[in-house]
Amino acid sequence: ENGITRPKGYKVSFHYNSRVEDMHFGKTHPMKPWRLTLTKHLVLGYGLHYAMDTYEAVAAGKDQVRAFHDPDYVDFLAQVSPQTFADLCAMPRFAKYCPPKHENDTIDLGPFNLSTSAGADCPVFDGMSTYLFLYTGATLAATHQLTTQQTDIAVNWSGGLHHAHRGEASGFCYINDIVLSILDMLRYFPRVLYIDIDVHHGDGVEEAFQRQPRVMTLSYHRYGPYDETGHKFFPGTGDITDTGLKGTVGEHFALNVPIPSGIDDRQYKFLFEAVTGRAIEAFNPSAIVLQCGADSLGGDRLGQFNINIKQHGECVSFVKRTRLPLLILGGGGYTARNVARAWCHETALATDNVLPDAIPLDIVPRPEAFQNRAHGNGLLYPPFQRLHNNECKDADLEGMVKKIDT
Ligand code: ZL4
Ligand code: CA
Ligand code: ZN
Repeated sequence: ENGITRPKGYKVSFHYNSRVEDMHFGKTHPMKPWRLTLTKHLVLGYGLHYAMDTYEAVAAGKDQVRAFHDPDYVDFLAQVSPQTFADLCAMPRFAKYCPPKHENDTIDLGPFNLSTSAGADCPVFDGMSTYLFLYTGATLAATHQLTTQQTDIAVNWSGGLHHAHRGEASGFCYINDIVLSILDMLRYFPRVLYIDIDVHHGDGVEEAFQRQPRVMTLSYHRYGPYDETGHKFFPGTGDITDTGLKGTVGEHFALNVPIPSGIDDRQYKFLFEAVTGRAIEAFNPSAIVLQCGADSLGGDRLGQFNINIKQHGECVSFVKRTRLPLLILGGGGYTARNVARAWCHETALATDNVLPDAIPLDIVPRPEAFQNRAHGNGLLYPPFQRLHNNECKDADLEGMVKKIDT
């Protein structure tokens, strides 16, 4: 009676465990579990769970995480909490990873780029281990559904943590669930295409597969010279000339689309469809992993693009039209009400449902979260409060597409 139907001719599976919402990076840290709670409220409120097979995620095992990550790092992550941090750091096995201390350090850095200081990108916090192994478990279960052909599209909004390295946390990411997923996929699929529309460069995934011609990585991200404060937009990599590790068989299997701030819907659509279309044509993937970081939306607390939820969703639709086995993951996204709207809309696109644009406020436990004078209660709300100056010239974007094409 809510009008939600299962998609015709294919299946979608949805992987989640509400216990990921128990994590707290810190009071003012931008990564908030609330965005996942709100997403769940909208997805369930609209009744989209009737359109999918839903699975409660279980924690990944340490052995599964070791398929990519350093064994010492995995053991540390499995045991660490604010209570155990100091004792673990003192153990000889982990002490050797602690960087030397400097007089004027603003944060106290421990091993593996982890820290208990509030200013850290990758803090050690209560419930951290549970959170990490759960979002990873959700991605691995989603991957299993795809590789065993039990589903056609698998979704995990709590995953997509693209910055984590083999033996080091980075940029709010500790376990690289994407790399673990692709490693699993390579046992079944000849070629995997990874597409990353988070506003940040998908450096961890690119690096992991820089020598692997069976994986093509393609990231769209904010990139530019040093700003007024002498910093580059995080992580500072992903130049257009970066196409994989030179002199190895992996060369030419990484693509990067560095974008100035303020890109609008029309320009993003042009870039995304031209480059992704060519990549699919040239690489002929057997499966696709799409990281849908919602910090590329206009009005994001950390992002600097101006794209709308509608265009963000059109990236998902474009990729879905290939009809290849598809893993859809979350990622960044720091203005919670926008993240929830985007990922709910994209869950609807994945299941071929069209949602009424006015969010029926009686469907969510916290309607005030979607009732905002500036935004109204529309799902695809067009106006944003803080837009960035558009620094993108059409001619430059066209030049970029030509350059990438060669
Ligand atoms: C915060 O308010 O650019 C961390 C991080 C903690 C709490 C209070 C401390 C105040 C913004 C960010 C001091 C904060 C100083 N708190 C943070 C070079 C930096 C070192 C850390 O979407 N300072 C590092 C990482 C990026 C840097 C982005 C995106 C992840 C993803 C996938 C990761 N790191 C400069 C910043 C705050 C904080 C406020 C913050 N950190 C913004 N951008 C970064 O791609 C999930
Ligand atoms: Ca990206
Ligand atoms: Zn991001």
